[in-house]
Amino acid sequence: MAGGDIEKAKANNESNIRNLKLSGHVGFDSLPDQLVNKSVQNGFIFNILCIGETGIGKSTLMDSLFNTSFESQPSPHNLPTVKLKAHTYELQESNVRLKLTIVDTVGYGDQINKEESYKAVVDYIDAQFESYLQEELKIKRSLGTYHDTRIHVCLYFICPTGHGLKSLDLVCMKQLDKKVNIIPIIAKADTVSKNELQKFKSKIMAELQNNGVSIYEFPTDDETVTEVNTSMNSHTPFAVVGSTEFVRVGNKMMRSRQYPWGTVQVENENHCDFVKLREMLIRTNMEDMREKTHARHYELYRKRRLEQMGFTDVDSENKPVSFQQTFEHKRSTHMQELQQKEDEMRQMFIQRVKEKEAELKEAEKELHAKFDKLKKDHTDEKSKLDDARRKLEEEMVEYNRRKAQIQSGSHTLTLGKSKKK
Ligand SMILES: Nc1nc2c(ncn2[C@@H]2O[C@H](COP(=O)(O)OP(=O)(O)OP(=O)(O)O)[C@@H](O)[C@H]2O)c(=O)[nH]1
Ligand SMILES: [Mg+2]
Repeated sequence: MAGGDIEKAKANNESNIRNLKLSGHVGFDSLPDQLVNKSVQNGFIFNILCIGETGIGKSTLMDSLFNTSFESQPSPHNLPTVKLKAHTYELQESNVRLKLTIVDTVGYGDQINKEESYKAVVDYIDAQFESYLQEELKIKRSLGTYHDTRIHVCLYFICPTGHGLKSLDLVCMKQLDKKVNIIPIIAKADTVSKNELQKFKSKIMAELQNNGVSIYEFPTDDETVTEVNTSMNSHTPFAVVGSTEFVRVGNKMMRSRQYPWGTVQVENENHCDFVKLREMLIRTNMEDMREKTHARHYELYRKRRLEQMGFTDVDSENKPVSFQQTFEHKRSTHMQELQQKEDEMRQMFIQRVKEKEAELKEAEKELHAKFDKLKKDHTDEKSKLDDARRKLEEEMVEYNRRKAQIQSGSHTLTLGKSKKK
């Protein structure tokens, strides 16, 4: 389109929108308030996945972030495979209710062979997407009351080695970066010195970049948060410290870790990045993460799954196809396949019957031949026997004749003797 045409189209489009001046207050300017009220009434859902080695400080950080005690138990170190453990809590601050689910890895990094470690995490994330998809595909959907368990953010706990990422960290984050918003954090940052920390952070970011791992970036398109988010993006990965202990500082009880040489205050920005993390994760970008999970990560999963099921938006000639057309096409190919399978089976059955028939005929022929042979043998035997009997009878006749002859001869002889006397 030439430049002039674009201008014309724009002007046409603009002329279609009519700006009306209202002569009095109508009230649709309260829509944002209505939206807020409704959301507050429904409450919010937020799901966090904590990935990190056993004992790296996952539970302590969650307690610190939400300023509560989730009362978690330490995990065993000797599991043969990685597992995921989810707990849901109902929290309330002012009049806002939050249904928070914290999912922890159990046994992550404890196996000698860590090749499969990330699989349990990937499967878990996919399973949550799948159950949302199944709810969406139902005829009678209840998405309003559905407990959405899709993971909105993954906090990846990096060991404070000061040296960079482990292979397992890179492999796992690479597998997850298209499925979830990843925020890498340096755990137990009180163990890394101030000088080392900056180098460590740069090394981690360089390694992530070199391996093509995309982590969650705080959005800069909304001008109310552009400045803070841009500045925070430059501080990642946050180096955090967690604690369940409180120490009095002035007249305030502060979450801290006490050491023989001093105290680390969790919420002191000079000591660690905990406040930055809380600010970004909870106070500024929680909604953005929820939205990105739905609009980006879930969308990708949904697209892949629907394509797997055979659905598509365009046909082979790139023309749009409706859901119904796709369904009917799929149904007809399915029926054709079924018919083809049935025909094949019928053919196979006929072939088998024919083969069996031929086999039976062959066996019958063999039997007949055997029978004929037996019959012939029997006839031969019989004729031999007949011959033998005939011969015997003849011999008997001859014998009798001779016997008679001899008997008559001896009689004559006896008579002769008596004449002599
Ligand atoms: N130095 C230091 N220790 C920490 C920090 N956070 C937690 N710890 C300690 O690390 C130990 C394990 O902490 P957890 O929060 O139970 O660790 P986890 O990752 O939840 O452990 P599992 O659930 O058993 O895998 C505890 O003794 C904590 O006090 C931290 O920021 N710095
Ligand atoms: Mg724990």
